[in-house]
Amino acid sequence: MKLLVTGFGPFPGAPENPTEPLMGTLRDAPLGSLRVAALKAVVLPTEYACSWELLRQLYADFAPDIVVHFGLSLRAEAILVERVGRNHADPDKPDAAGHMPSSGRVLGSGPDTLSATLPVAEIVDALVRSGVAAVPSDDAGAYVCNAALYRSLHAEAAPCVGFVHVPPVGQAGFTQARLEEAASIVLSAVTAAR
Ligand code: PCA
Repeated sequence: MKLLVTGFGPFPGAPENPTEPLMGTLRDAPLGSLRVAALKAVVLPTEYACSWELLRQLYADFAPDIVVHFGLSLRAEAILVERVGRNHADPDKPDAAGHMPSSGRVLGSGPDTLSATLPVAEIVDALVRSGVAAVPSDDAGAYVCNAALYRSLHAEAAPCVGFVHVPPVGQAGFTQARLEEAASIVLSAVTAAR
């Protein structure tokens, strides 16, 4: 089983994105404990076009069985395990390269919503059982994170694809170490469910 995890770099309003250093930590995670044969942890630029170009390459070259995207939600007070990607994108919110999706959609064609194929309930349960505040979410935003989730689901990048938003460090008692712990619980729950 091959696992691809991604985080994002900074974006306007978020000069530091905790999911960027998180990738460094996950890259060093012992594969045995996750029961996967290979793990790739990649930081994506918070740019609509570039992030998808990189993802498309990774899907073609690495052919993951599981894809877990991580991103920062400035308003999150808990770990948000996303249930849906939506075919919408805020036309007024520039990405890190200053580009805005003028159409207001992620893809010109494509359904309004696509369901994440990660075991959302199991992930939330595993986090809560470990004392980490976590809830399922039906709103991944209208920005680059939602677009990555929507496009990965639309492309059927892997049998199991999903998105986890984390709060900023210092919000709701989350430290970087706590986020790392939460991320490893997420990955263990995903790989155990497969
Ligand atoms: N959060 C933003 C984009 C990158 C990130 O980490 C979002 O929620 O869309």
